[in-house]
Amino acid sequence: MKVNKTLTALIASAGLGLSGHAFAAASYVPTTAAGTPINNQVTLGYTVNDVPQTLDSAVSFVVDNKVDLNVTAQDSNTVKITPNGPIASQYYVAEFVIRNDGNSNQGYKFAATDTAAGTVNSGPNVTDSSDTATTSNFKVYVDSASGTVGSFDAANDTEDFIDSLAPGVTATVFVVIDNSATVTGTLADGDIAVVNLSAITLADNASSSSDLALANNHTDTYDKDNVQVVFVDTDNNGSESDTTAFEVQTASFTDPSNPSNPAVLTVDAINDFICKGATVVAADNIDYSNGSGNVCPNTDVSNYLPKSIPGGQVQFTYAAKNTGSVATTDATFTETIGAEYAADSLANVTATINSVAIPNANIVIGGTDNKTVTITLGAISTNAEIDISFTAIIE
Ligand SMILES: [Ca+2]
Ligand SMILES: [Ca+2]
Ligand SMILES: [Ca+2]
Repeated sequence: MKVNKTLTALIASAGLGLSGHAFAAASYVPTTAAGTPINNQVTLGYTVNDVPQTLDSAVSFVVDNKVDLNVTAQDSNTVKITPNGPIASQYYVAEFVIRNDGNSNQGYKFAATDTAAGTVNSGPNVTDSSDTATTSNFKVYVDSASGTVGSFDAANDTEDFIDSLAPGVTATVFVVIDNSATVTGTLADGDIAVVNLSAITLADNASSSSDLALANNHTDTYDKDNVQVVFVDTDNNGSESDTTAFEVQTASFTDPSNPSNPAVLTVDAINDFICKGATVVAADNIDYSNGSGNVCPNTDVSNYLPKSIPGGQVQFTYAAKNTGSVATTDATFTETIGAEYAADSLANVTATINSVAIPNANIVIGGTDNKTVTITLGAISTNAEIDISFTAIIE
């Protein structure tokens, strides 16, 4: 007896609590369920001495288990990640959908891996340039019928395997990076990690992600009375995969005149007691260095230019431009000058963003011997330039 195919599919679709969104994958064509008994009977009619005779012969067999599946990444844009992220209770999430294209309920387990450099991902079309860190970064969670169906919610989406997925039914699976294994801190803005998710077929009613992969019966002798397993998926291995891409998105502070170089801290000797003809104090703020246009006031020396001798005043300048792809929030600049500097000599702090001065209230000099300056810069938008300067006197 052959079971009505449409009815089988309806029963299968209704029987699973996992999500069943309308995804773009090719539509599933129902087929006869594994284990369905099929009976055949033939009749041989013949005549003996004008008397009709018949002989019936019957044979039955069961439909075997055709294993097939489809895995499709769902994100049309790269999943943005931040070096050293995420913080606790934040998650970087890529979404996949798995569909059982076979003719029997199956369990599934998963493996997420960071692919080698050069691996191409399509939709979004990007190429792997880096690794997020190691494969241990990735957790895999199956969307639960509890909580928010269709998106990752850590409280509910806790299973890392599917125990039973009916033919034609889809489940949403998330590849997640959480705070337990954060993204490598050295990654740069725009780095791409292409990540592969493989789904591996398990027997129906799987008990955990440690279950062994379903074995096939490809080389076994045909057994009409028992369901045998045949992998019909690509490469006939009971496993399918797809890739998605994580992209590093961060602020990047570089030399304003050359984004290939890091932010620049420079120093110049601007005054000393030879130049001034008297002891230099913290409040002195005239730059007598070469090119400043100012001439040392001490008439005992001519054409003297200040040096970094003890008692000399040096000026630091810091320049940085956000050439990254995102603005920062909460930027602060701090510097604590060392024991080689005189107490209370840190002074003349100026700070601008795009030539607009930071309010004095945001500039605090404190700490032991007032040797620490903290500047609250706040948000730094992309392409904004920070310029900071301050002076100190050498002990
Ligand atoms: Ca990689
Ligand atoms: Ca969910
Ligand atoms: Ca395969």
